[in-house]
Amino acid sequence: MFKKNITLLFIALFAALLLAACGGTATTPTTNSTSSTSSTAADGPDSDGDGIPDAAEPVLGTDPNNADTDGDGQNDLADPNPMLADNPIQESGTAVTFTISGLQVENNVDADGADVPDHLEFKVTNTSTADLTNFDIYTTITDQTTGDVQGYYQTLPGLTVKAGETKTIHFDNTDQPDHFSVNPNSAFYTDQNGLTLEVTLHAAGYAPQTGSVDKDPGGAEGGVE
Ligand SMILES: [Ca+2]
Ligand SMILES: [Ca+2]
Ligand SMILES: [Ca+2]
Repeated sequence: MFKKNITLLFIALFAALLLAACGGTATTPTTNSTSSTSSTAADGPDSDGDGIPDAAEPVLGTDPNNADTDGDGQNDLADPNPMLADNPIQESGTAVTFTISGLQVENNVDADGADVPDHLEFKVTNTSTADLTNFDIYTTITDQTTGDVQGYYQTLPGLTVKAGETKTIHFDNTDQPDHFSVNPNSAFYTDQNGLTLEVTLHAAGYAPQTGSVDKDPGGAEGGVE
């Protein structure tokens, strides 16, 4: 009986130790990495939920309303180069179905001829007999003095250029039809040196087209809306 009790005691002690070990592991607080669109009061708001407070995004040169400023699929916080995407456009189609022309980055005017803040705009002419949709664009901004380059990729949802139509598209965050978002803290708005913008426009299935435009030193007038 005594031996049996000793054995039971050892079994109980072993079980207690095992439970304590397992319990310790099981009760370790789990870290919850779920992101939130609003961070602590100390950090201030984080509108795009990328982990970088709104107030810090202009310092970094990133977009406070876009968690992936350069469109390369990597969140701004994790991206070692958040304003430099590689060009992901790969197209086997060779048919030329549109042209781009009239690239403009300064002295922009609205439909009534009134001055509006500087922004990138250009014309797309559909030279084919089919409507074109599913556009995407890759844009680089190169500082002519330092050689620094930023590269942005984005899809252009909602853009349709009908057969034979010429349409002007804009990049200015004004949230109008055929106007598309840009990083308000990009070199276009913050770099005072002369800049060269190069665009590659692509409609799925067809040959991409390119264009280039220079921006004089002095930065963008009026900023981005
Ligand atoms: Ca943010
Ligand atoms: Ca961001
Ligand atoms: Ca990115």
